[in-house]
Amino acid sequence: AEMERTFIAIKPDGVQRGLIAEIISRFERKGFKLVAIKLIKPSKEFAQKHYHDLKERPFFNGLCDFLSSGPVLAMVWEGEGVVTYGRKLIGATDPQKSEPGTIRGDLAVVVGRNIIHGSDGPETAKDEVNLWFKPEELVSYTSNAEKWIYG
Ligand code: DAT
Ligand code: MG
Repeated sequence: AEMERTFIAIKPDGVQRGLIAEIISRFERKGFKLVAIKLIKPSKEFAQKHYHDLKERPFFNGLCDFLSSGPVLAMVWEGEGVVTYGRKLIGATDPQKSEPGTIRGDLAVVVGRNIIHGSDGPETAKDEVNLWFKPEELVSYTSNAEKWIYG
């Protein structure tokens, strides 16, 4: 069976606040596998594509300005249940409602600066991986830890 993949991005606020290692370590320690990573400053047009589902929302323009305002660390993580569990690691959209122990709960305060993005479902995950990465940027390898994580 092909392993599930999700698109995870540390937004400009998370990068600027020096939270890259903290955030990556949470996915890594859980047992998920990093299969692609790059630091990029997306254009506003690219941000609008990424958030196209939200284009009718009043915060859409500010959101796209923000995502394109600085470096974004774009990643693809792989593992059993990684889409749903990735969202659990991230926490609720509004950090005021995120549980302690989640990334947003522990590290963010307001919804407009919630430091991280994660795909919200398997279909969105495929679309977002394809939007942010070329197929050859996804690295296929066997993790040495896999047999200890999955048994
Ligand atoms: P999530 O990032 O948890 O998937 P979403 O897809 O509903 O949340 O919204 C995308 C981003 O838009 C979110 O991370 C922060 C911003 N956002 C959402 N709701 C907002 C609101 N009510 N006011 C300002 N920004 C908002
Ligand atoms: Mg979303």
